[in-house]
Amino acid sequence: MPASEFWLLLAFGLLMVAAFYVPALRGRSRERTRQRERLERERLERERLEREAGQTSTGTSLAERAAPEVEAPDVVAPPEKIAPSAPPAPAPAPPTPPSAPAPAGPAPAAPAPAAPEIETPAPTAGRLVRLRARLSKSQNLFGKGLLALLSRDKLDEETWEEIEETLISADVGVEPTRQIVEGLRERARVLGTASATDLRGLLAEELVKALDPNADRTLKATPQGDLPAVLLVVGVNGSGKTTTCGKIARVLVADGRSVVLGAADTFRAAAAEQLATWAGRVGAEVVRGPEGGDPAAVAFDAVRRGIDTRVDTVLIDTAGRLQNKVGLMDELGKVKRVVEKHGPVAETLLVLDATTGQNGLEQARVFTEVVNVTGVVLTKLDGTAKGGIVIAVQRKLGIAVKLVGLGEGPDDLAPFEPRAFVDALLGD
Ligand SMILES: Nc1nc2c(ncn2[C@@H]2O[C@H](COP(=O)(O)OP(=O)(O)O)[C@@H](O)[C@H]2O)c(=O)[nH]1
Ligand SMILES: [Mg+2]
Repeated sequence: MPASEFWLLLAFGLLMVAAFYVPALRGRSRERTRQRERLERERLERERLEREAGQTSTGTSLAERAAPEVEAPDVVAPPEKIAPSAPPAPAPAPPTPPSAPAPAGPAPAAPAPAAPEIETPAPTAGRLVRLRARLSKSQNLFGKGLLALLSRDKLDEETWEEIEETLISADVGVEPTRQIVEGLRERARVLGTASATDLRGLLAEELVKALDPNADRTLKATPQGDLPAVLLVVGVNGSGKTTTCGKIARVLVADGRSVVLGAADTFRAAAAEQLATWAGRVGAEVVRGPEGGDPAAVAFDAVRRGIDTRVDTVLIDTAGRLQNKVGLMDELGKVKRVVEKHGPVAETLLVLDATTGQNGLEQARVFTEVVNVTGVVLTKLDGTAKGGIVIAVQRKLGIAVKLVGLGEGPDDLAPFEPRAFVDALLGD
């Protein structure tokens, strides 16, 4: 009995203690929570005040910046003045005319007119030889693939078929491949047992022959009388027209010619900006119109400017939307007609992306129907293993490849030379 009473008393006592302490503890923890909340509120308030203070100062600095921003268009207006200050091509130039990230823009723009950093382009002679390593992808197929086949002990039917397949897979095209292989077989037969070295030599000759080595590949960029030579650059979007215009301008400048560029791709402001950047690097002038303006009007003004300033060459960059053949025809036709009011167009260059292979050839046909294409610029040969496309273009379009693009760098454009090209493809 006393034992159970003792336990009851103890339990009661514990209950009493709990009843007293728990609320006290709760109260204390509530107190702590409140304190934490107060501290949090204070911190937030402090942050808000700091933020407000920061904004005020940014606000003032924005207001302060507004001044140079207003002046900016004046400095920017002749694009060739700002571009030299920003050689690494795309970034710095475009942000200037819009608005916000201005501080970097106006700052370098100011010293630009005083001391424009005009680059000196690399000489054009022998560029293809210097850039031959850029053809390494194609070289694998031609140099390694074909030469391995030709080194076989026995050149049987199967081997010849493999040679044909290799050429076709390098985008040479079916008909040109047939001609090349037929020529090679015939000559190998006449020679009797030919060594791999002999066969390499024969293959090189057949490839050069397929490239029409006597075609006129000179760029018609010399003024006629008082009129500058006008070069129209056409092609589908992304083929490399604007880049090529920039590179050609450099080639011409390197050869001592003066150039005006016409930004007749008025569909995107960025296109004119891109051209202006290229032009600025070699100190050439760019004529541009409002975004969405009439491309023909820009082309006309560019030639007018070229005549007035007595430059040697006017290069006109165009837009290349191909969704609608009629629209393209109308637009390009108009650009050409309007330009011809000043005098004949010396050269219409079709820019083709080598990586698009046979598809590109189909697109190319559309252009040849619209304008009288006088030369092809084959770009991005550095990015394809199918260098044989040069042969297909030459043979299927019947138009000389005059220049080849071998990279994104400013001097990665080379005058096309069949023999140097074939040597580069076959390797040493
Ligand atoms: N690798 C490589 N890229 C090139 C070459 N030519 C142009 N490009 C790139 O192709 C892209 C499209 O060029 P762009 O001139 O804007 O084409 P557009 O739309 O015809 O004016 C750009 O990123 C260029 O740098 C070339 O020869 N090789
Ligand atoms: Mg373009």
